Amino acid sequence: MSTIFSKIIAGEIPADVVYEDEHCLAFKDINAIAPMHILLIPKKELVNLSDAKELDKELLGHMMLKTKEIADSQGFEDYRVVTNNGAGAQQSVFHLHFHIIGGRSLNWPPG
Ligand code: DGP
Repeated sequence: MSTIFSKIIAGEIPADVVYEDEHCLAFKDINAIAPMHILLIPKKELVNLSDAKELDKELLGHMMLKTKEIADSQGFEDYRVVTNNGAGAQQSVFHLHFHIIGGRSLNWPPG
């Protein structure tokens, strides 16, 4: 089932895009919790990590490697990558996304 992120990929609703290639798109989170809060999403409609299959491993690896480039482009060396996998883990948009968060001191463990 398509989500609002599919509309962002299609350009039907605006987003503050910071990176795009044929496989993925990164844009600023509308509810930023840190000076840098980017969402990195695959263009392929995957619900979450649990929905990914063996054939998606290249895509996932590609996205993980892109996080550094995206954080660098925003001027941040240190950052956190988080994905909420399922409603019980606070996933609210059911299109796989990685939060790339940085620009302030981050606590651990997360809540
Ligand atoms: P999660 O709770 O992990 O599913 O995070 C979803 C994030 O998506 C949340 O931090 C807010 C963000 N978000 C939801 N709708 C939009 C939107 O239309 N535009 C942007 N830029 N971010 C959105």
